[in-house]
Amino acid sequence: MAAQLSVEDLLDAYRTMKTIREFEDRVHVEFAKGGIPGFVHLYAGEEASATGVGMQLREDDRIASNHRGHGHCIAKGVDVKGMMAEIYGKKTGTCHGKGGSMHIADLDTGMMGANGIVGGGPPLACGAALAHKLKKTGGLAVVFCGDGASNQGTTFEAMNLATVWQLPLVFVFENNGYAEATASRFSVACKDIAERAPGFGMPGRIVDGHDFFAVHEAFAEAAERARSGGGPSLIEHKLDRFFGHFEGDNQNYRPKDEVKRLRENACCIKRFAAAATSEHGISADQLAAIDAEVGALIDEAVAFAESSPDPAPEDLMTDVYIKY
Ligand SMILES: Cc1ncc(C[n+]2csc(CCOP(=O)(O)OP(=O)(O)O)c2C)c(N)n1
Ligand SMILES: [Mg+2]
Repeated sequence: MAAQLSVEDLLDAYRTMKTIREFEDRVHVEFAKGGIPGFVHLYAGEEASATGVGMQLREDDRIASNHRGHGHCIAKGVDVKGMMAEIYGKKTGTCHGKGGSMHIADLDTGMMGANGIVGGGPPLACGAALAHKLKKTGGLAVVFCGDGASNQGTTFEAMNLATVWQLPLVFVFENNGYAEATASRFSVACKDIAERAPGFGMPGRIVDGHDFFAVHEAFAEAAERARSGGGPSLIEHKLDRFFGHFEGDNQNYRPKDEVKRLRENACCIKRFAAAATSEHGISADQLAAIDAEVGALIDEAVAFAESSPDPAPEDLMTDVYIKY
C-alpha cells in the first residue's frame, strides 16, 4: 500500500501530524497561562487518524467532527492561524471569535463544524453525504466520533439511514478508551465498536489508530466504496489521547504513568518517523526541516491570535440566522 504514497505525500502527512501535535501542545501551555477562554479538548495522540483520512479527501468532501476537533480541522485544511484566533475568541478567528474551540467550522474547506453535542455529527454527515449522492458529485462525507458517541441514539439512526439510502459516508470511530472519565469497557456493550457494523448492513474494520499506514489503507478502501456507489463503511481506530478529557482534568481515573507510557511507546508520530526514515527513503534532515517550519507556524499563530482584536459589541448581531 505504501507504494501508492509518494515521498511528497509522506512529507505532507508528517507535516500535518506535526502541526496538529504542536498546535495542541501549545494550546495546552497557553491555556494554563489563562489566555484562552472557554473549554478546550485536545487531540494530541490521535493525529494519525485525522491525517490518514484527511489527506485522501477532496476539497468538496465534507467532514463532521466533535468536541475534540482541532486535528480534524487541520487535516481538512482549515487555516491554522484562524483556528488559533478562534480558540482565543478573537475577531480574526475562523468564526470571528464566536465559536471557540468546540465550534470551529469552515464550509469553504468542507469542515462542517466541531460539535459540542456528543453524537451530533453523524446525522449532519448523512445530510452532506445525501447532497453528494443526489448531485452525483462523486464526493463523500466522513464523520469522526468517539467511543462515547458510538453509544448515542443519533449515531445508530444515522448508521441505519446511511445504509438504507446507500450514502457515500464513512463513520470513523476514534476509540481512545474513555468518554470523559468513563472507560469504554464499562460503557460500550460489545468488545469492539466495529462489531456493530454488520447489524447496520455495512462493513466494519478495526484499525490500529497509532499506525498512519494502516489508517490510510483502511480509509482508501472505504472511500473507494463510497465514491463508487457502494455505500457506507465503519472504521474503528484504536488510539489514545495524550491529555485529559478537557484542559484542567486531573485524570485521576487513569493510572498515574499511563500518559507518560503512551507518549513513549504509542506515539503515532514517532512511529511514522521511524518507518519513513527506515523504509521510505526520507531523511532525518527532511523531518527536522518540517519540525522547524511547523514550530514557526505555531509561534506565528499564537502571536496573531494574541495581537488580534476582540469582536466588537456590534458584531453580536452578525453571523446569526435571525436579526433582532
Ligand atoms: C449529548 C451529550 N451528552 C453528554 C455530553 C457531555 N460530554 C462531552 S464529551 C463527552 C464524552 C465523549 O466521549 P467520546 O465520544 O469517547 O469522545 P472523546 O472525548 O473520548 O474524544 C461527554 C459525555 C455532551 N456534550 N453531549
Ligand atoms: Mg473517547
